[in-house]
Amino acid sequence: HYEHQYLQLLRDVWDRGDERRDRTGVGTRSLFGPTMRFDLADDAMPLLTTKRVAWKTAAREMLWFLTGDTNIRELVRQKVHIWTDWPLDRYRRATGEAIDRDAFEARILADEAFARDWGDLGPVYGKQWVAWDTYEPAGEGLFRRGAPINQIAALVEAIRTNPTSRRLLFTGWNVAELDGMALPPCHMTYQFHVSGGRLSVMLWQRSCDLGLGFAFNAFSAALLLRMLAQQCDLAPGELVWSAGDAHVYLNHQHLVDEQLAREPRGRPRMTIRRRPESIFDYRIEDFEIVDYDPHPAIAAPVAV
Ligand code: UFP
Repeated sequence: HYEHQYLQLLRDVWDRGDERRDRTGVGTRSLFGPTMRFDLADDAMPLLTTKRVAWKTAAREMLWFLTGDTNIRELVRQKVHIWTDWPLDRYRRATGEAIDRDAFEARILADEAFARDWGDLGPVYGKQWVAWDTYEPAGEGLFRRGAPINQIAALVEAIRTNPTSRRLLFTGWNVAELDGMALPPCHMTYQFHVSGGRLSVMLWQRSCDLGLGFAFNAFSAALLLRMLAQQCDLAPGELVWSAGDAHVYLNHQHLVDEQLAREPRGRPRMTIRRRPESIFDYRIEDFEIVDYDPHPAIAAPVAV
């Protein structure tokens, strides 16, 4: 079963990982440089079955990235809460107000100006993917803004017109803008490869929370691959997932124990119900997951 490689990695990191203090203060065990491969032929998706994964949340986030939006307001409107903790933390620190998460989100929804001031994450994924800023010389040592670069549109065009290219990639890692981001990209670089009519992707994830992040990141990467393949008239190939720092947080022991005690089951697949005009026109209703019969979800705290 495709999931055994993930369970094995979870076990390895927990048993042999280097225990260290990390940025969040929670502490992790960590291994460097693991790779996993998932075959996406016949519409297979790398969804974990040893716990229920909220794949629609991941899909909504991916569609939000593709709009270029970096404000949590639209996510919150769709009841996606995965990015709220960062702006909430910033707001609490700046104002000293002991506002809870629900009240903060309610204000983001109700008050547009408040959302503009406090809901933005800085130039995170969406901005870099579809509107990477450029500058051009304007004389006398000055620069003016050039046309932003849409890496995703360029990628679709490149896959269609030059499928043997070794430059089919995009990245969120804009060095000059890292400081302004709520979180520098974790799933940072995606490279594509076309062979035998199949489109494959390699994701380089610099940092991976194996207990929480991985399930989302692997599904999202496969989802993006499926949309791109459809747009380029290719069949889905492989997802090659590669991490830098792969870690398990020390407060996720219950998750590791529970998940390793479960057996993977079934082989979930995804159908895409229509073929949208472009890579930017997909909607959540377009995706249907079938044959997904996972074990129950496992709650675990997020390290902010
Ligand atoms: N993280 C993921 N996947 C993501 C994401 C975050 O695993 O898509 F946005 C985790 C990795 C790490 C933390 O535990 O969030 C980011 O912290 P750092 O920037 O210090 O690596």
